[in-house]
Amino acid sequence: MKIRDAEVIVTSPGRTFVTLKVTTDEGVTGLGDATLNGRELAVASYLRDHVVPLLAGRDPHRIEDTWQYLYKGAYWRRGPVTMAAIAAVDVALWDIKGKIAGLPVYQLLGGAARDGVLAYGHASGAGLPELLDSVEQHLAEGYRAVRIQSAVPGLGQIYGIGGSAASGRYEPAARGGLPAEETWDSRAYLRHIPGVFEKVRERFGPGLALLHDAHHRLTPVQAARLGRDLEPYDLFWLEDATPAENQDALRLVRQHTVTPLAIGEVFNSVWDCERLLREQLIDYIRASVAHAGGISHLRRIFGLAEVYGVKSGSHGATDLSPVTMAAAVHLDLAIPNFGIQEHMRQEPIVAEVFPHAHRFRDGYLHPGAEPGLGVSIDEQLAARYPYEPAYLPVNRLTDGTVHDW
Ligand code: KDG
Ligand code: MG
Repeated sequence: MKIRDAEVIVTSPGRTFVTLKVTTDEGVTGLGDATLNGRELAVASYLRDHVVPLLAGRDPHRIEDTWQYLYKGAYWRRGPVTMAAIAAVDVALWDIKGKIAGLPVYQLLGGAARDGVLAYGHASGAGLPELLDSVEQHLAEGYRAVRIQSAVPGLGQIYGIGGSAASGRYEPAARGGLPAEETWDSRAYLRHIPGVFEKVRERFGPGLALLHDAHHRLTPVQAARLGRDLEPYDLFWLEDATPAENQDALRLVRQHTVTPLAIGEVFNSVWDCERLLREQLIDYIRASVAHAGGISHLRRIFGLAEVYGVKSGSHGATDLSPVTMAAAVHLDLAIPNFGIQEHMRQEPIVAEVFPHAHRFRDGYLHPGAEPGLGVSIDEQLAARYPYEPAYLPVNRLTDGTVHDW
């Protein structure tokens, strides 16, 4: 069997997704997600212009060889664009291998190591009442773990708050023109957030798993203070407390707090987190199938993490397509050191464009029993949603300085 061809499909049902469809000479197809929020066309071009021409005639079964061929062969290794492109090929080949074997992909990864994949949703509010309602709504939908985000008094629009965020559905990237510019003040945020968790615990008690995302906006000592101030509220994790490039930053945070730390949604390879894992500076690694080189490479990252007692906590926001969520659930079900899976709700039209077998039930995700990944793409429907540019916001401090995230 040989790969006959591969096709890059760009569609924008509510938001843009870049999908690679690989087809063998026996008509077996596999899908991979190559969506890089706000930079989608860069990966689409990398695939179309530089990767697809290399795939025809290759043996689809040789997944690892193809991975190495595209990674080492690129000479210019790593980076978000390259690794999203390699990820899409890798995931599509796992999908094909599962279909040829007549098995769901998790069976090829060693079978189910648990009965379901614990998932968390996004609750947020411009004010406390809206936030508490949002948590209530997530509990009613069956979530057993909820990420808590709140607006900060005195700061206008901040990331992940407002719009239909309370429903857990919001689109990080805004369409129509330049990136929005939002004002950020870490000291105002640090004064406000511990009180929010106090109120959420008062209302929902000690058992509910609560998560929080600082979106990489704090200095190491600010992150240490936040971690310490949140200790009384027993968080499941504090995510992306400091900018991700600086692996040493979390060493200082670790010295001051026992609040579990998670990081990694922007990581593209094991090299981005090797020291964090080896020094056990984090408790959860958030790398995703779509951005960290696919199932083959993410499995390697999780393998190293397991050695150091670090669990998985993969990114699963709306800018990762159902193809990535399917691959994530298969991998999550099979790895020994699974922690939790992010599960942001997609707009209903996305599920129509990408019909899929994985299901959220009673707090857990389940992959379904279909061979391969159990996800497909309705190309006719996808063609009705041509590409529309959209950008993530830019943060500026109150003095106008562009700030981290
Ligand atoms: O595109 C970026 C978003 O996916 C990200 O900012 C959302 O931080 C996020 C999360 O944890 O889902
Ligand atoms: Mg995050």
